[in-house]
Amino acid sequence: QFTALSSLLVLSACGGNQAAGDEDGESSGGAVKADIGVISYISGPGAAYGEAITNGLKLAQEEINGKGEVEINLVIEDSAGKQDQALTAAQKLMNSENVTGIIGPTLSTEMNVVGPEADLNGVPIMGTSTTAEGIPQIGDYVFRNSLPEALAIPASIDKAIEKYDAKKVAILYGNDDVFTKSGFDTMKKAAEEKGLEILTIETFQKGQSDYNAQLTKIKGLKPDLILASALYNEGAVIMDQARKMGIDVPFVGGNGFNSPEVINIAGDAANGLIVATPWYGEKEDDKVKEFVGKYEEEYGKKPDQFAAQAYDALYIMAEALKNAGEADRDALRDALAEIQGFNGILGEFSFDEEGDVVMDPTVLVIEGGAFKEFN
Ligand code: LEU
Repeated sequence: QFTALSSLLVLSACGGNQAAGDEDGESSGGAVKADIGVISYISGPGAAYGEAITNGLKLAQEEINGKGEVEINLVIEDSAGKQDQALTAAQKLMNSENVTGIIGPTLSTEMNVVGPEADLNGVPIMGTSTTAEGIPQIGDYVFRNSLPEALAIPASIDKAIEKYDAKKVAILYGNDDVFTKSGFDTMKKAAEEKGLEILTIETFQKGQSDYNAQLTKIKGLKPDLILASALYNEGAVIMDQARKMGIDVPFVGGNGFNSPEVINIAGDAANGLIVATPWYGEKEDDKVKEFVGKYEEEYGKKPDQFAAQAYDALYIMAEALKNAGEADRDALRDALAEIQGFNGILGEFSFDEEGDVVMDPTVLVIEGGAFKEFN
């Protein structure tokens, strides 16, 4: 389907495009040529997020460039998940006049400092994994194609209530990160709206290794569910320690738990984790199967939702570049804002008037050491 769609686009581009090819950003064949900067969490404790994201981008780049309408050069910078490093990377990319747009950074915490700078400098920037509230609202040049917590968390809580008749919950969240805090706000609001009793709210910090105090308290209160907002490194350790203490209730996790690293780190302790995602790799869909096959062949492992969102993100950028007709930052911004009904491996995608995402989540549960559809 993807190929069919693309050839249609080729046809319409050929029909209406009289690009002479001597302007900047256009090759003689009329293809729009652009550098796209990438800021990604490639080293440090959350490096598996950045690895998946850059793999997804590179696979999409290969395919897009192979089609000849748009030629993208990826300029990849590591942020190590840190605000200052992400900002330095962004400044370097923005100072390069060949960079037409930026993909990333990985964390909402990083986007909170990078987004305003990109907006100020008129450089379109699109997060592929930034799910906290308020990211596209940073400014007109700031986009994301990642399903926000505000859409994901209520969907997973609903499923958990339906399945387990849950009435009482405990909440655990990282209070030193924009995304884990925002995920908590969404969890609390959703729990209140759905009439759940919140027994306790516990916090932790990045890099913490011992959750005994929080988990002992939670265990004593006997919740039906634990809502947890964490990145995989802390989230997996929390689940491991909870199971070792005999806490066997299901967890509802935010977006940080959508990585297979949770299973790699926590093993069987990850069973019973419920998460919502726009991506399900076992879906009976030709485009999904083709992507999964190619990804496995190239990288020797299955793609996760971060790889899938990044893959679609570069296609969205490519589509916008093609519609812009030139490698120009303002034209790319305008073309991005106009993307509607884009059909990628995550299904149909549109931006709303604020540049936020309109998409449907799927709820998954970890059972027997794997993510399964939660029906
Ligand atoms: N969704 C997270 C955030 O917005 C990042 C992701 C890689 C878990 O910070």
